Amino acid sequence: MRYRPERPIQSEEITPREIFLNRRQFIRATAAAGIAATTGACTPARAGGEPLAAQRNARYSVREGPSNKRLATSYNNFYEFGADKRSPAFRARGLKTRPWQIEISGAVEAPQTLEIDEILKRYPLEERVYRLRCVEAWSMVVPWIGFPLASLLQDMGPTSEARYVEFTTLLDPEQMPRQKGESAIEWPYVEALRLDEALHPLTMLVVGYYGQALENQSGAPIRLIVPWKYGFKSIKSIVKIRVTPKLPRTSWNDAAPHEYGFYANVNPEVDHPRWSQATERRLGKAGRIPTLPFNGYADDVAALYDGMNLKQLY
Ligand SMILES: Nc1nc2c(c(=O)[nH]1)N[C@H]1C(S)=C(S)[C@@H](COP(=O)(O)O)O[C@H]1N2
Ligand SMILES: [Mo]
Repeated sequence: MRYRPERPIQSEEITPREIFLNRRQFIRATAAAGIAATTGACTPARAGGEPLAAQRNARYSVREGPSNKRLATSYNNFYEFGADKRSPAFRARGLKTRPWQIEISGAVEAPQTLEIDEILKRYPLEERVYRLRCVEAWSMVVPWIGFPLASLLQDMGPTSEARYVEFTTLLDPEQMPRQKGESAIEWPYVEALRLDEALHPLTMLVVGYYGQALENQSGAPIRLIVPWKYGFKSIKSIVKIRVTPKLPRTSWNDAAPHEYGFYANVNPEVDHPRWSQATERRLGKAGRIPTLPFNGYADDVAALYDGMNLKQLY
């Protein structure tokens, strides 16, 4: 089936034809430069795209229909592979996601290193349809497959010192080309949550979407999803989870503290210094829609911030 835009295409959006042309240009360019195109032939079979079944959890799913899969898999933010939306889908193809380990450390009773396949066996997967709202004022609706981060954290047993949870993306400049060059971000990409946010039932570790394993551009083999926060909190391709007593530093907050807060809760009343956050562009749909407080999850999460000034929680 062909995805048809319902309105004129905006510069940063993608149609299948453009994807196709881009891909051909990419393959031609890499061939001309004598670089092996990072396709199947030179990498082991990747899990990305393989079918992955999970029961939908209706309690935690929005009623809206999911965005077209093509949008979620071809319009991405993954700075390790490019600062634009289209590059990650091509440049992340060769990322090796097996073997893959996650090191869990810090203020926990049972620090350990887990294989991704061990994690997949241990935690029952469920599907949840969540809104994803980027700080850049676009959004999607995605049927994620994963499990609550709380399940894993509770198994590790946070100690009485535990206050925050820090997440780290893979650091491998050979595989992640932009880690070699100049960037606003100091690599590896790091993010963090307060412990109660990390333990909230909406907070997920995600390994798939649209009935299949995550593709590399979406943060394979495992990423975080925190639906009431701006998308940059939802860190991809995680290799470390560390429970800490002190507030960890986080990549975007470090790079531009007055633009990207630690909390980064979706809030239509607090504008980004360079644009309004009152409305958003739902990818694949015409026009703009109002942005909801906590991205529509206020009933579930507002209590986490009782007594705090929400306008300062950007
Ligand atoms: N490691 C890493 N994680 C990341 C990013 C990134 O550049 N690097 N971008 C973030 C941003 S800004 C958003 S909006 C989401 C985008 O997720 P998607 O590409 O699956 O839509 O991933 C987040 N996680
Ligand atoms: Mo984002």
